[in-house]
Amino acid sequence: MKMIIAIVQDHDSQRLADRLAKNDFRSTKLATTGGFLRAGNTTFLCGVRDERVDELLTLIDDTCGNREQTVAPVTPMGGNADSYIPYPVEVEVGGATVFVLPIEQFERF
Ligand code: 2BA
Ligand code: 2BA
Repeated sequence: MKMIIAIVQDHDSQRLADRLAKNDFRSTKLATTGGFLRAGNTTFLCGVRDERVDELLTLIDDTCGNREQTVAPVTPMGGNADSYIPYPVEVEVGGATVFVLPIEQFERF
């Protein structure tokens, strides 16, 4: 069994959740924040049998598209001034950042 951790854009998260359920993949969805843009993104945890890992990765790839995003400056009010980006920057926000981890043990109590 593997644990797939997929960080996707909020924009794609509902569609991905729907497609996972429709294809009988179990998942847990977390509301997360990117360390660089400080904007919301969504992290999916999916515990999946080894033989379905490729199918799941293809589904994520098909569902989450790459796009450019211009990041406006964010006022560092109440935050850390060291991380202040004083000018708009264009970044390519990945369709999905995916980690595949081995699972040592899986239990349901
Ligand atoms: P949910 O996805 O909201 O699922 C709630 C319950 O609905 C599940 O309880 C299960 O009894 C049923 N269920 C979910 N998907 C199903 C399916 N495709 N077919 C038939 N029944 C289904 P639990 O299995 O105790 O799971 C509780 C929560 O734990 C899940 O909430 C999900 O957030 C998480 N979870 C379970 N298995 C997971 C996995 N393999 N990977 C990631 N998260 C998992
Ligand atoms: P953020 O950290 O908010 O990053 C958003 C996008 O900004 C990144 O897209 C990347 O294109 C760019 N970016 C990030 N750090 C940068 C830097 N130091 N210099 C220049 N550009 C930078 P993605 O790479 O597609 O990542 C999307 C989100 O996935 C990230 O949001 C973060 O939440 C997560 N992520 C990406 N790589 C990760 C990793 N190695 N570990 C944990 N989370 C990761």
